[in-house]
Amino acid sequence: MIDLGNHQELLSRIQAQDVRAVARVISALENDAEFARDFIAVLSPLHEKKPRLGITGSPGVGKSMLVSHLVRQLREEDKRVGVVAVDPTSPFSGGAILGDRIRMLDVQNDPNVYIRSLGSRGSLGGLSAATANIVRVLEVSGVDFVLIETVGMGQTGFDIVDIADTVALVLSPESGDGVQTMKAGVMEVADIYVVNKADRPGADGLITEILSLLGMLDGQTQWRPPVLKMSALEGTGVGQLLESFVEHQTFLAEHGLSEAKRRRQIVNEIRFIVESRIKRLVLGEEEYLAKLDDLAKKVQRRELDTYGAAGVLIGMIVNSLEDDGIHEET
Ligand SMILES: Nc1nc2c(ncn2[C@@H]2O[C@H](COP(=O)(O)OP(=O)(O)OP(=O)(O)O)[C@@H](O)[C@H]2O)c(=O)[nH]1
Ligand SMILES: [Mg+2]
Repeated sequence: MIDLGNHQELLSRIQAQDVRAVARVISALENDAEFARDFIAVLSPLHEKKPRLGITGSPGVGKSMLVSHLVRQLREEDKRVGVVAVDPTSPFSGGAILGDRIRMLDVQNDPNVYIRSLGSRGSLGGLSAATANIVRVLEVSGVDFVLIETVGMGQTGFDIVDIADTVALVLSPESGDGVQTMKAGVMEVADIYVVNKADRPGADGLITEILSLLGMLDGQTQWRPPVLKMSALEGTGVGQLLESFVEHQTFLAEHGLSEAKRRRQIVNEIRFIVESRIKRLVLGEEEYLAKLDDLAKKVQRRELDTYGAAGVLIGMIVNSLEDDGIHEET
């Protein structure tokens, strides 16, 4: 039996690469906020971040197939690899459903590859705070490299850019996601563009489109995101992605940007934890959203204005803080 109450012992087992302990802890991190808080406090002093590459893009563009190539390549370099695939809870997707995405990775029987699929808790593309913790657990368990697959950006305010060192945005000529139709903000976060399914017509046109858009964005940053052309199906062009990852890391380090970038990520993570805890303090996440909806109705009916509605929620937070005696904590 794995005792979830004994954090030190759990941590030792994870460090000893006990996959059952890793699996149990990851599930607990996903489902139990209190466990997460206590366990991460024990883990953090021993945690060291490893290289993290985020792979994002619309459903069905070929992210998982690309990930399995990357895993194979990293294994050839004798690296242990952790893969986290964040599935939208929404049933609609151009690719496979939960289990199938993982089954697609033919690398899953290798003990040096740990693959985990996570739900994204309702928000298409957004990440739960658990994702960051799960990546930490994998890193403590001795993986040398982490790959994180997500579908686009969500509305949670906590995203792949808050976890990965480098984000690769995968597009495909046949998914109809021309650059014009990309959600605002999605193009800008990419450090590397990948035009997949180059075996299909339209790849060169898409590359031209991306390059001209990048021309317009030019000047905001010194890093010029490369636009890579590949076919995950045929396995062509895949090797360039890890090369571009290393180039991006070198760029950040040489320009003194790595630490600042990581700090911004941690700022966002803390902010996300605070907001989630406050919501939970009031009512629990679901009820909080329902309450918000209620208040919005009142605003629509002109029984309340927006500031008044915010005041109601703040009042509830203050009350529950007082009930919990939390205001007395330092
Ligand atoms: N022709 C062609 N098909 C590809 C290529 N890469 C992936 N596919 C196919 O596209 C489909 C989706 O591939 P996945 O790797 O599951 O795509 P995904 O982006 O992970 O999908 P989701 O996880 O559902 O968002 C599969 O049927 C793949 O065989 C490619 O380079 N060329
Ligand atoms: Mg996938």
